[in-house]
Amino acid sequence: MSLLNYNSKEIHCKIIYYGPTGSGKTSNIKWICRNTQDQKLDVFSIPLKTKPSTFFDFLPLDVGTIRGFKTRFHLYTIPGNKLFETSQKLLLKGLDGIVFVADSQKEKMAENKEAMEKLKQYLNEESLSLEKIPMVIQYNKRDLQNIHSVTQMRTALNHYNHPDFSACAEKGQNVFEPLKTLLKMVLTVLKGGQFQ
Ligand SMILES: Nc1nc2c(ncn2[C@@H]2O[C@H](COP(=O)(O)OP(=O)(O)OP(=O)(O)O)[C@@H](O)[C@H]2O)c(=O)[nH]1
Ligand SMILES: [Mg+2]
Repeated sequence: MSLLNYNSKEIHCKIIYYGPTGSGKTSNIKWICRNTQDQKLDVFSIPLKTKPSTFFDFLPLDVGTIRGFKTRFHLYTIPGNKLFETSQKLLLKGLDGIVFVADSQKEKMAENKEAMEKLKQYLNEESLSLEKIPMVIQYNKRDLQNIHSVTQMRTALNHYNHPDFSACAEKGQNVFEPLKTLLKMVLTVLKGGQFQ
């Protein structure tokens, strides 16, 4: 849920990178961090520099002024590891949009599906739905050999026709595009419109 501060004329939105462990969520926001104009920025990880992530990574991203309001997106990654279900639920609270990062490797399909089901369940618990939330799907690790086709990935994971992208987060391919698409959807909702 976006936060509007009328006194300081600021809008804050929360974007979540969600997906199974190792799918490439931290790699996405690290790439974004390295390739945004403000070189002083760094990804903030709690706890510091664990791999895989055990709580969250965070990156604030200023996108300029919209109708006189300084607009900032807060990008979070949620650890995919099932051991961290409590923090997964906690971090999802107040979200405005989701980048679902799927791992294209064949052996990871079950984990992708399980993560999508869990997300659906968490959203339902918050009276939200996968169908209506601004979301994009990134099929990551397209550079690897033993991967499912995009059609197979789409059939297995994209049941509500969310915008989807083939990516290689490690090399920065299709890292910005899904985020830009999502930010447009979030801003449309913020202005009171419908994104679909
Ligand atoms: N080949 C390949 N490797 C990738 C790609 N994206 C990420 N990786 C690698 O996959 C591993 C896991 O990436 P992370 O970004 O840490 O994954 P994560 O989704 O944050 O994982 P959790 O924190 O456990 O949820 C790392 O070794 C990355 O370098 C990609 O597009 N291609
Ligand atoms: Mg991570």
